[in-house]
Amino acid sequence: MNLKKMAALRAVDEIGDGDVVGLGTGSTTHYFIEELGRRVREEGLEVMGVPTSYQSMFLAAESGIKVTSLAEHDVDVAVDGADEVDPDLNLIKGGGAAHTLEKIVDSSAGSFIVIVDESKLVERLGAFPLPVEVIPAACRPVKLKLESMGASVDIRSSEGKDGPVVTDNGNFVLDASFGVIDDPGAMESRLNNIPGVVENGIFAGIADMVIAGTSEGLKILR
Ligand code: ABF
Repeated sequence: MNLKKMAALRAVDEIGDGDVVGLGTGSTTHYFIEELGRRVREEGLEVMGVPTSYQSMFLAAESGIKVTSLAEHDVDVAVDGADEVDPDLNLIKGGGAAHTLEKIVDSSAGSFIVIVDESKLVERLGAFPLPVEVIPAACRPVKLKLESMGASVDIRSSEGKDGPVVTDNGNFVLDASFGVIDDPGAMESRLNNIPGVVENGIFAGIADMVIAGTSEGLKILR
């Protein structure tokens, strides 16, 4: 079985009748949303979903999951993917350019479950370039500031199209390679203090559970 799908199917078992579910973004969460929708349609599971991107909103609606928002409900359980997970359950996210709303939903949830395959489990964060969402007008000054902090920085461009990726919030994404991030919590706060930064992809200390699909089976970290 696909290791991402292995983790996604196990995460659906954590969802109960009446739950408001935070719906992450990415290919691993895609499997989760599809299976959750199947249980809604075929087993009568009663849930509502709070999507973290337009991509997840459309997938949830197509899957038969009632969609709501943080304006109307608190989230009981959020399920989302990640790009890197360290042994303390600190994450790097944002490969899908959705990390701003993901962090809002994931951090506000009663519990936050991360679903990954084994390739995402790392000893130290930082091999994956750190996504930083910025106000377009602040792109150059923030890039220079990140470079002065020792990072090499690229403006994320749309594959196959000219111009930068534009997030659901109308902003750009800088991908900053710092190398190993020694103190994820401190770095997360430092980056969000830079004028023009909307949100960065370090999710320090907010995950409650990681479900990883591995070649030896499921691995659950808490
Ligand atoms: C999204 O999914 C992003 O924040 C994260 O970077 C990405 C992981 O992608 P995938 O599940 O496709 O590996 O949550």
